Amino acid sequence: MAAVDLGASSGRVMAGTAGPGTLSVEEVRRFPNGGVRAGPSLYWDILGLYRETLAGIREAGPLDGAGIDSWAVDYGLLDERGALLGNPVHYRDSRTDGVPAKVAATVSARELYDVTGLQQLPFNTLYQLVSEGDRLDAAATMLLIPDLLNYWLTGSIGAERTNASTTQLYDVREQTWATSLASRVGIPPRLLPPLRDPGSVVGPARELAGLPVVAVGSHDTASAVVAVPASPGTNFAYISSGTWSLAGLELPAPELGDAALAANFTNEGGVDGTIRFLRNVMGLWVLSETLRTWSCPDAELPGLLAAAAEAPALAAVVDIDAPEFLPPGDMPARIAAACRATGQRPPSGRAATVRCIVDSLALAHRRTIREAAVLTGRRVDVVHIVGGGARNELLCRSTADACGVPVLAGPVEAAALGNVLVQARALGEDLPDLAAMRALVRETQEVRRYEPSGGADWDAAEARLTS
Ligand code: ADP
Ligand code: LRH
Repeated sequence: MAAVDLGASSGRVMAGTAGPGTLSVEEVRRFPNGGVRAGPSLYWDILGLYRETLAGIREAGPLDGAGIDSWAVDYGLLDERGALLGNPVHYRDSRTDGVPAKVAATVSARELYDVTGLQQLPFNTLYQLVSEGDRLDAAATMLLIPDLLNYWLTGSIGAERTNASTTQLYDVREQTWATSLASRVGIPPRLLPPLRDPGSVVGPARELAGLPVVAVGSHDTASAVVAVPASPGTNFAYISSGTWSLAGLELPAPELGDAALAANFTNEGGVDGTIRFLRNVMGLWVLSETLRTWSCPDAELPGLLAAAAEAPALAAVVDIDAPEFLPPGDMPARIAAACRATGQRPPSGRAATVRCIVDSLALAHRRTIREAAVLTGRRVDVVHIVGGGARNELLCRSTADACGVPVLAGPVEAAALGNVLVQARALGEDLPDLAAMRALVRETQEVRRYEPSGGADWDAAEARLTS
């Protein structure tokens, strides 16, 4: 199978195999991804992503199937003939500034949460669509990024459920589009295409000799959580660590209480009817944007992290989730300003700055996982870190220290593995449930264990953020 995994910082096409005792993914093609600023807007290079996807799938052949997952919330609009209306806009674009407050005047946060269970993020699809105003008049269909690419591959229009659940237009209890909510905020329900389950076949790819395209858990985080190598019966939390840290718990049903709303936790739909109860922590975006500010190539990251590991722990920390870290820009300057605002001396030099980012991220991991446990009345005995952040030893070690429980790091390519596992099942492999899929991940993938050391005072560091 070809697993196409499009992250906000890179896209990759992996050739994957799954069977009894076997699970592997091998990188066939990797390409950079990110925002393209043109005029006043920040876009994705959607045609470039489609071209790379097609080329990667061709390189991965011969194949039994292909599946696409990507970052959530963003979309393309089609007219009634199926043509793309405008280039998809990046969720870090400023077009939704002020929109959530306007929507709140029509539908309260409590009501929105009751229906959708989603955390308030300024870039939720609902807010992006509202920001389009009367441009929506020309649109017949809204397709999220993987659904758009699937449409171009197969001609079939639909919305895969795990990603639909990130739009804030999906009824988390009824598992349908929240059409009356959409109408109330001015989004025509005709834009919302028929829903499809992860694991269903989208159709044959016309340009790929009829290769079956499978709707995987098309939200990358849904696919990544499938491949969390949790052992049966353990009380685990997960962090899908990449551009974002998606940190939380897997639940059988949504948690929609006032405390969860106040703590801004989300209830996204997972594969096999599970709920991802988590919060978006700002993630390694702040580090990659810092490197960009310094014109420092990615290849220098391991060296910088090694230097940061030698710098003193918790010398300065910031609230990494503060809104000023969301848009692209000069992160070192924003970090220095945040330190000054909380009476701390800003980090001096690159190693100290990287240390500050990693410590601040670990602190946010701790805060988020502790809150998830309290909100659900569950214990957390181990934290799984999957995704690119599993390669960051300092982050894994600091997260274990901060959370006070062991961290199990890996697999790095969890999203691609989850993508392959769901495809394999759709194509007839005997993988009856998530437990069977995770058993295969445990059996076949490398996982590294980090014990908490108990050295640093994380409570004191947290207190500094509010001083
Ligand atoms: P996304 O899917 O959001 O694009 P990834 O899961 O690919 O993100 O993770 C990308 C991040 O992984 C990078 O921003 C970087 O911080 C981290 N990373 C990648 N390679 C390494 C490495 N060799 N050492 C440490 N961290 C790494
Ligand atoms: C991670 C992710 C996350 C979303 C964000 C927009 O790649 O899908 O789950 O909140 O991108």
